[in-house]
Amino acid sequence: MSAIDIKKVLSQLGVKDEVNQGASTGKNWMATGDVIDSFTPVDGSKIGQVKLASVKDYNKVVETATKGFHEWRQWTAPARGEVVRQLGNALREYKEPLGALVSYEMGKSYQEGLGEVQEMIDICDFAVGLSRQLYGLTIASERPGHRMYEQYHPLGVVGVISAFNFPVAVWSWNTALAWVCGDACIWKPSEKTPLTSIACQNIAQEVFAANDVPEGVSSMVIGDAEIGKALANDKKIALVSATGSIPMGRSVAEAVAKRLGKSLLELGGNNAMIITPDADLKIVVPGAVFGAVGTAGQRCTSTRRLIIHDSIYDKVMKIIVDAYGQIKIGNPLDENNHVGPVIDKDSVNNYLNAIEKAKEEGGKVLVEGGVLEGEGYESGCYVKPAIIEVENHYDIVQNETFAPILYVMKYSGDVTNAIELQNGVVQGLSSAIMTTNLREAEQFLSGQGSDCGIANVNIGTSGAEIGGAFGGEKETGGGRESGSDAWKVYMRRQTNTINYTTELPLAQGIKFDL
Ligand code: UN1
Repeated sequence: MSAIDIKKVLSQLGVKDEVNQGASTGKNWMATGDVIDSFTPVDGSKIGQVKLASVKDYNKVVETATKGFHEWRQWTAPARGEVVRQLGNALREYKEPLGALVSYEMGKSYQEGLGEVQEMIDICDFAVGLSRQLYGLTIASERPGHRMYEQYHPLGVVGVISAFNFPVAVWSWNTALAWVCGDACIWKPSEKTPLTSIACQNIAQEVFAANDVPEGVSSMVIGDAEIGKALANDKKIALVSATGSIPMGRSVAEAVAKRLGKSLLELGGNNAMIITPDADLKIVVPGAVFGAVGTAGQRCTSTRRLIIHDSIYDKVMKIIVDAYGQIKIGNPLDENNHVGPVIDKDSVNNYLNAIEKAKEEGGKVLVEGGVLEGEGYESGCYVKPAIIEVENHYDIVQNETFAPILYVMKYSGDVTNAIELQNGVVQGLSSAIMTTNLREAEQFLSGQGSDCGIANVNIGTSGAEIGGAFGGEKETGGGRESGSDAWKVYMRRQTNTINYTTELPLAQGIKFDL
């Protein structure tokens, strides 16, 4: 694909190319807030408009979602799984237009847009299997004639706050699981990618209506920070799952904690790849370069730092700098290009400021950055992937900049020193070591090794599969989404003890004779 017939794509997905309403309970759409435009960073043109949800609209949506939850939780989990199975099939049908819209509205490559929809299909498949499990444990009781076990019940209404960079996959990681668990979901997507969210809500609604799923189980509110605040403060929201920056997550966490609600946070990363003298350079280069420039450096798992052994530093950097020379930047729908635009002009400014700051702090530029101009770059959002040699303690290196800037640094001696640098940031999402040395790899994966939620050997920091739990430690927020047992956060756990005797023995052997 090199061009997109956006009118056709929008109509295939039921999105208007003029004003769309920004709040939905499934059957009903409403909105009484301001109108915003959705611009594509690909060529700067306006794709459509959305009338935002107001707090009043939000309150209506929560009311319907709560009613919907009360009905939906009575469905058996396999019956709920059947609906999610059909959603996965619908996503298979819409994969191309949805992938194209993701690519056009967000700016990632068409391949990555398709990949994101594939990630949605995969999580639906995973959730279908899960819908026949959702199991608890049976636990040995200390009292005779007693049976103790745990079960998981539906939790309530789940709020899902997602970011522009994975505008559809992160919604599905949360909702596919939450739905089989028996919850209703209210999605607050990024205002930077509103049309893809409307498309997803339409696809879900097509399937939900055909199955008579109660209204409100799939709800959406596109709104500003006020809506985010309302959702975080709202006692009716049992779980707030938020993906985005550390400051955003901190304010959500504080509001949710204040009302003793549950939150699931997936916040910033500052992901490093360690390259040891025993690394296989054939795989280091594509791994490091894709990690750093893929999605124009706008993944929370993007490779931000390379930590390279001083004995191979010059050799590795020469190959990587050469590889940067091969990178083609341009329209992400053209499959010859490796790197598309960043999301908007604010993002371009953050990129430029970060480069300036790194230089001020003493950074040495190895590959120059800059904003591209001229034919094909009219949107002003195309930037050159840059490489800067730094020291780990620089303030700018300690912070996540959502742009294709790669910081490189040396380590000497043992891999312990590299691990110390890798862990020496406040974030703890993803990490990688490139080595064929078993001892180094195992040390990296040990309890004294990487402190991140994701630690890889001989693959890059980005591109996790849905089957594993996804998330990170420290200021990344500690949440886990997607695979493994991440489903448990969407349910409430209950411990049940049943006495089938004629006696009433007390636990801990306490005597209480009447
Ligand atoms: C994100 O950037 O918020 O592991 C999610 C990855 C993707 C998901 C990234 N599967 O890079």
